[in-house]
Amino acid sequence: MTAFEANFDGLVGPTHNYAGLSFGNVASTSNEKSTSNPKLAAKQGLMKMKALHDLGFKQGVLAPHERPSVAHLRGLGFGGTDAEVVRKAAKEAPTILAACSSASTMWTANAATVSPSGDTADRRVHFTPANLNNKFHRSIEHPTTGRILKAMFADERHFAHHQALPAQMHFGDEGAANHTRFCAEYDAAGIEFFVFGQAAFDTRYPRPIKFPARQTLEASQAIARLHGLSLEQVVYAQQDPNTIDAGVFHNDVISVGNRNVLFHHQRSFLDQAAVLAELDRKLAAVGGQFVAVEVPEAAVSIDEAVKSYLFNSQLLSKPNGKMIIVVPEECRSMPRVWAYLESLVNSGGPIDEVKVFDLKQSMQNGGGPACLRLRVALSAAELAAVNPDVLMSDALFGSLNAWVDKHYRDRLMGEDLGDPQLLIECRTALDELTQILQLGSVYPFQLI
Ligand code: SUG
Repeated sequence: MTAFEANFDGLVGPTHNYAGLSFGNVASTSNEKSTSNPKLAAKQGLMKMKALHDLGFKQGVLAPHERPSVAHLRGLGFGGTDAEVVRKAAKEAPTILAACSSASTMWTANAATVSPSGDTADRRVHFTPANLNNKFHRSIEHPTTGRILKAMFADERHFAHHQALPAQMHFGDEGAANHTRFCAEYDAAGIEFFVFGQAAFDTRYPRPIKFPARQTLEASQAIARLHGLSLEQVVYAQQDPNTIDAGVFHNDVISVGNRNVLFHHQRSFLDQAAVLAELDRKLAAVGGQFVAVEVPEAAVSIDEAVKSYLFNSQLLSKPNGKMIIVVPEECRSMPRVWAYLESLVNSGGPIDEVKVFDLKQSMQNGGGPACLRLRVALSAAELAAVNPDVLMSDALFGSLNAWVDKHYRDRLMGEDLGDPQLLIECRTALDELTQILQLGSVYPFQLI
């Protein structure tokens, strides 16, 4: 094989908690104030990474961020020593402290949009960190995300890094969660599929009524321009606004693609038939044969899709050309969803194997297997240029588990976020992590 899809999973940070911060994300709001277990959350994520590595897939790790973000708390007017900043925020504005403490960087599908070199004008892999402008707790991620991505993909001959789009609702960008790429081979030309929730300037497009549409058409178009994509290799589609109102806050909660296959729900996109026809036509023009695997509403309802996270799955190509679907445990505990999956893998179609993972800690905040990973399609030469210390191995799995055991708590509640000791624990852990992953200085506390 000369090209690969590498998955970079977010390592869950030491402050993982349930603060109900994401209006429109049903799991997040319904689990507000539950007690979290950061240690277990990190280990559940590591188990998935190791299992996929053991199956022969290219697997990497994306580091968590410094939380609470003292810099943001200071910017919002909390002063004094770092400990005083945390204590004052806990007393005067616990919700703002919770937002500045979220471990939401674990969902690396939202870290950036990545265009492989087969698609870009300068034949480099392009990265644009997502501004995540729709939610304050996520809007503070992109500067550090950008530094970490540069530390992982440093070689300028192969990798190009852009700034996040303007931090404004018109350019709301949620990264790869709303972006899929189709191709025949990972290093050949492909079709980049951008799914938006609303158009910000053009009011002729429909909008959801109840919940926010996080991704705009204008943001997706800007990314395509920045990455040097050709119009003939891009498809834009609008997510059905009714599904956003039903809790589908990102496209990756209703569809997932890999190579030439799009696994999706019957009600994923507006003008769905036209969208699928355009994908078929454009993929054929670059030598691929598009396969649409559509799940009918009668088999799995939108509500069941949101509860089970069936579509927040990973599709992974096996050497024999068939694909594994990686789903969360919640799919197995919903009989109709599980029955559908059994029929899918027995159907003779491209997806012929299912793997189930327990990711409950992340799921309770609305993050399934696909949310936890950023895909980067790489040629062999590009893979060789990636910082090797972020790639999963038996040794790295061992050191990250030991690191989690040493630094993480197994219980965290809202009140605990006001403990300045948690900040010290987080910084101590991350300082050590940057050495394990050879990232250099990427965190605010390391840059001063
Ligand atoms: O942005 N949840 C994340 C979940 C992101 C899932 N990602 C993808 N679908 N790709 C979000 O809504 C909840 C945090 C809290 O409530 O404590 C949160 O940020």
